[in-house]
Amino acid sequence: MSDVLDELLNLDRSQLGADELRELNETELREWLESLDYVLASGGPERVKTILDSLERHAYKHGVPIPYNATTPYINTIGVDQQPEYPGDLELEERITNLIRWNAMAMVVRANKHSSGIGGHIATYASAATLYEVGFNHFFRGPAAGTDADLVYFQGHASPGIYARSYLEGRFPVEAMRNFRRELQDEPGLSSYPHPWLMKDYWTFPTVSMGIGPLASIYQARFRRYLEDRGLLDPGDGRVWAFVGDGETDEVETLGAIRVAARNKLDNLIWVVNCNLQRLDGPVYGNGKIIQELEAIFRGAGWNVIKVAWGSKWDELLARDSDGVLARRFDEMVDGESQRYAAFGAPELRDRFFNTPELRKLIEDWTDDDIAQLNRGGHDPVKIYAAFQRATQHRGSPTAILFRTVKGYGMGEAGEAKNVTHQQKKLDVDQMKAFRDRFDLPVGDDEITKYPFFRPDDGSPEMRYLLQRREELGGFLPARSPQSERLAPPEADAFDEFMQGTDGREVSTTMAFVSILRKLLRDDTWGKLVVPIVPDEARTFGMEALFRQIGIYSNVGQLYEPVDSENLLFYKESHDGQILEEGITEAGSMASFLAAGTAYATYGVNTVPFFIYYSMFGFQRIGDMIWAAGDSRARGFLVGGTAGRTTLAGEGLQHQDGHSHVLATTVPNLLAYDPAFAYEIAIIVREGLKRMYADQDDVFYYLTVGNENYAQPAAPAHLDREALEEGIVKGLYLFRPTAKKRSKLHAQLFGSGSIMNEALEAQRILEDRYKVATSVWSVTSYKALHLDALETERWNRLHPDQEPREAFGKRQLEGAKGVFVAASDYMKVLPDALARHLPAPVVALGTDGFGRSEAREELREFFEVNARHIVLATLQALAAMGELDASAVARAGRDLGIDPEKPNPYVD
Ligand SMILES: Cc1ncc(C[n+]2csc(CCOP(=O)(O)OP(=O)(O)O)c2C)c(N)n1
Ligand SMILES: [Mg+2]
Repeated sequence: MSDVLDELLNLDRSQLGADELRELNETELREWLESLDYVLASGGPERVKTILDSLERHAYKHGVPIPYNATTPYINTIGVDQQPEYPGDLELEERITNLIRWNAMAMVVRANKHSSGIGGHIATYASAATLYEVGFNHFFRGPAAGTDADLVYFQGHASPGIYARSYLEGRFPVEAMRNFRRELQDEPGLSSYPHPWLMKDYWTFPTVSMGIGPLASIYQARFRRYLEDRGLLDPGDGRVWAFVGDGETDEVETLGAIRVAARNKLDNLIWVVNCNLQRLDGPVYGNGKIIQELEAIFRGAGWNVIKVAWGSKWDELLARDSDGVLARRFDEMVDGESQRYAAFGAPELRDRFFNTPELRKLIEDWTDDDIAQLNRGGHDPVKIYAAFQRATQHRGSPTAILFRTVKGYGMGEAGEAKNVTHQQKKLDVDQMKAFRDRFDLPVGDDEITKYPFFRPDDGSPEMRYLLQRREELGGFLPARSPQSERLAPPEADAFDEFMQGTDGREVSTTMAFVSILRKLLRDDTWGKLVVPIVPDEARTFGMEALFRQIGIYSNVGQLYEPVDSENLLFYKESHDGQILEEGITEAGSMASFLAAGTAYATYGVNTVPFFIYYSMFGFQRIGDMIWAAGDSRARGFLVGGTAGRTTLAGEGLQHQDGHSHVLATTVPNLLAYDPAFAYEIAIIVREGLKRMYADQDDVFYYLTVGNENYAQPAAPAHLDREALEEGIVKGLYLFRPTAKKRSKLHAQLFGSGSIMNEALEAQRILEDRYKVATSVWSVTSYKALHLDALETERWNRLHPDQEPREAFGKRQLEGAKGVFVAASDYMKVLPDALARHLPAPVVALGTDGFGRSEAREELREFFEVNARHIVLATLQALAAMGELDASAVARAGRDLGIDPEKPNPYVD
């Protein structure tokens, strides 16, 4: 070899003719490749890596920067010689997969035959069937595996296939299969997608709002580590598997947090990205290669990436391809082209793909049948097994497996790789027959239009195999089986110190909340279960003392001396830290909330998440994830800080939240509170802990807290504790009754949150200046009052011949005289919605409109929620009732300094 090298080195290339130069280049390349082969054979892959690394550095030193390349060639990551032997019975497994394929297809076609437009998807599962089946037969460990049990995020649109498998496993009666997407029939039905709310013993994670499942899976894997590191869960080998659509990676949520997984070294996380190269409308990346693009993204983020692009039949061609023409052709082909081969089959592939003499030579002796076997890797169980096995053995980083599949695999003319395939729900008789033939299913021609479901006898080899595999792997999946212990509620007097008020000391409700949280953290039972979650906002909420007290969770502890180590309250990161400091990501924080809030069902461990954030960046920004928390039956507290459109001064339009309570009305199992005082928060938190963790109700809580300092009053003395608690929890109680014994004019003011103080000031003015006997009520929850009123109304409607019931709000206001005026820092629609359920009309004041950068006083004047406007509204309401002269009200307006022509904050 050295002779050749010497000869080469002595050549002056500029003197060579074109042919000689080509020959030289080829020889040179061959020499290098042969050397590499030699190193690989004698020193193994590690030696190859070392040498290539040294070569790269060497080139760099001599001024040849090797361009950064985030991708590897477009061939399988795992070479054919590295594939393990398949441990299962391939033939049996294929028969089982085919039955599931058929049943999944039949359930959708049947549902749409019986009820046109009912929907459902065939093509997604058709592309993913083998991926799931290799997982079910060999990898996914079920609940009986204990701490080794896996969690699987199923692609939402693949649910017909998941149901079809469960049907074979005997988990559903045939009626359930017939009632796919018919949940309101007399017989059991199956929900369209994974919804724990609707199938609470079955589905664990809602995934069908795309992007949320992948994001949640990252924080789930991290939360598992957190539980282990904090000693709340025995360490185990359980993994999180997330099935992700290639189109789904368009969603920012899907890829936005992948570095979190790498940074936390989550080798318990495996993403199975089903790259069928299509989304709903057409190709995901027709002009490029989605697999290569994703590879670069994942590698760049520090993930282990395994590409499974080509099935086993291609290995024969790759073995023949000594010049690398095939690998180059793979690199050159874009997904839009590749889709044609899946859609039009062997003749198209022969004519268009093998488009040079060298390529044609590779298949010169092949028939169309041979060519038709050139499958994509994601349909080849041997390749899938190799990838899953390697992923489960990998340590130190998460793994993404990029499987190349065909969307609508096996659907033939009905949709295989066609652009319309995603929404194909109807197959005609010929298409059904073609499907049957393709998968060799035992369905007679005469039966085919009855869409029969197949379940072999219990004693059949298929059934025995299927059940035995699941038995060995720890039972059926998906399965949701909450088994956490019921906790005793906190003692009745646990938060009594907050009932006394602050004795004139001015404290915000945020500070009060943080004190309550700190108290809870010191509690023997509850302390360790609390999971504070903050999106880089702890200092905003005065929570920095917690950094030192309970530590910030980090999987590596703290590798540096913090800059503030001299301080008492330094920035402490630790391996068993309790705070999840997520950085600036409400979505990531909410994903942690999802994991912590459902830990009772996932791990049988109660944890109590408190996610504390800028209230404006909650529902408005991550509303869909809060919806998912409702669907997931998550428990815990969402705490919207810096709340209230006029309470958060200075920050202006983007920060001032006057509508999160309106958005909170949309989530059915969420209780929402806008407390005014510290003792209200204490009672709400205690009640929440009791309801969620003692009574185990599947509800969660939202409360807003503000940053305005004011003296926190003691709980009112005129109410006994029980009445006070009931009022706070159900949404309304009398805070300060009128002091006027005798008066002609009466008013009831409703205040909420920090606007309570404006109502109290208005009470003083109304009583002193205008002789109106005024009582002030605290409305802690318009949502609770409204729901109760609706429920009462409904009951009365359905039971017309029985004694009508009265809603709580109306009962509380029994005997309350005069006009009702409501003021809050939220939109007027909240009191307006309640108004028709109250004994008298309500005038609503609120903060509809865009916020402004201003101080509180000016903001409250602008939005007309201050004491002066409450007074005017009260007097005008009295005039409307005929109790006052309109001219007296106009005079009062002038006295109060209110400009009748001031701009309307809603439209201005
Ligand atoms: C947030 C969100 N937007 C849109 C949809 C509607 N949708 C459902 S499936 C789908 C295409 C899915 O493509 P891909 O992720 O590639 O999955 P495949 O079915 O190809 O496996 C779309 C747009 C959705 N479910 N969620
Ligand atoms: Mg797709």
